[in-house]
Amino acid sequence: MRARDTICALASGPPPSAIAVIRISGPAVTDIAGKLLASGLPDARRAALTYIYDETGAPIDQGIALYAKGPASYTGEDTLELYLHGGRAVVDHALRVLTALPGVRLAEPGEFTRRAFEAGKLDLAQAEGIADLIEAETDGQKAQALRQVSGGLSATYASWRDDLTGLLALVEVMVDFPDEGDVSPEASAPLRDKLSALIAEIDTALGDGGIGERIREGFRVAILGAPNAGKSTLLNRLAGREAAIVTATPGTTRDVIEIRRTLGGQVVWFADTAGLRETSDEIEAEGVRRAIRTAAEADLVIHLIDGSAPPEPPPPLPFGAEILTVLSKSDLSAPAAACADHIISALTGEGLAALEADIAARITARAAAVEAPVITRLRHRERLLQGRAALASALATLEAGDGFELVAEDLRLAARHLSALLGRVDVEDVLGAVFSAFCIGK
Ligand SMILES: Nc1nc2c(ncn2[C@@H]2O[C@H](COP(=O)(O)OP(=O)(O)O)[C@@H](O)[C@H]2O)c(=O)[nH]1
Ligand SMILES: [Mg+2]
Repeated sequence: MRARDTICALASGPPPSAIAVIRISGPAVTDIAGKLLASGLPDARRAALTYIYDETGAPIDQGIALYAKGPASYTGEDTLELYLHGGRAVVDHALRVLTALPGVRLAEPGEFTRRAFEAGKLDLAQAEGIADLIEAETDGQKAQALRQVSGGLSATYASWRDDLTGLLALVEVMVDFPDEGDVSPEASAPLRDKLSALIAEIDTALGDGGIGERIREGFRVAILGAPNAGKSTLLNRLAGREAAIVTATPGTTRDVIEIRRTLGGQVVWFADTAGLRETSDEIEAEGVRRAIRTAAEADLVIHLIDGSAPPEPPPPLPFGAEILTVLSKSDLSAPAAACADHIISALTGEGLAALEADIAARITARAAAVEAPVITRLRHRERLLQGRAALASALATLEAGDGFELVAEDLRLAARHLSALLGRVDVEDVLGAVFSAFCIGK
């Protein structure tokens, strides 16, 4: 087998920075330390202040070297971290020297974590959590990612997979030893109960309203209303910049324009949309369709009404969405209608702080509605849906009394989907449970 490459990379932000961290992982680490460090290979887990030399013996820099001996390291391999002065020339020199060594190359994106996964240091859900933690820009995203890194999510998935493994073990025994008794329809009742309980647990996670994904990707607020209500002006005000074109000509906005804000510790996307009206203009009509679609997918809809204009019949607002009714242009005339959640002027800013605070409170309430969301990304949701479908099929087969072979087939499929969440697909799990839970040799 070919020896594994040793990988290296700048682990800290781009230079110049106060300190640059260069991370090295792989079989060449001890050689590298022996060759390049004045200190030689430092004791494991003890910071060593040392000169670092290049191949000609010229110093690259003086810095700290930290050695971790595999498997007691992040990647599970021997690793060396060099803390250098964060100048561009220092970093370039160090990486040039390292990658010129035999068997050493620059790491691919995520490769250190991939090695950690391959070494069994973390599962796939935890690895995804690490990626999310690095990307996190809000408190909400950070808290969710940290829970995922620390294995909170993995524990839920693993417990489902273990339940399923137990069920599969039961069924396998019934398939393999049908004449040992105990396989009457009554005998399958506990199996059906356990299966139903597992399906119910997965359904609870699936019915979380997509909160985990929203925290990760952002909540959605759509601004909807008649042409000239002031939607684009409001969006620009919320963005603090001229993101959308504002004119006195109705029908100016045709596409959906989105801006990103942080409100209540969560990412919130505001979407400006085309004014809702009957139109023969093909492009504008498409804009109206997009507006309705955007609103239908939003967590919250701001229905903006020109408070200075005569009242109009309400536009066809999408069912299901939470709607805030907002009267605009309060600077022009005191609006007559009283039945509004907010009265604002996007021009002067009047009422905007209250509107933002209200939106923040509603988003915060949504985010808190599910205490610890299980599903944080589409990959998980899809796998769970597929796993759930296989479980439901197993249950239907059991109820129809159609034979344990088919049930086992469905359960194995479901187990594969649940295992994929953690990145582990292993029949040994099933075999282990079969042989430990039953006295096969009796
Ligand atoms: N006086 C006043 N004019 C506004 C206000 N908001 C928007 N407008 C004006 O109303 C017109 C239509 O605004 P716009 O934002 O393009 O409306 P949209 O069609 O709903 O996007 C423009 O001439 C804006 O300057 C406001 O709060 N006060
Ligand atoms: Mg507009």
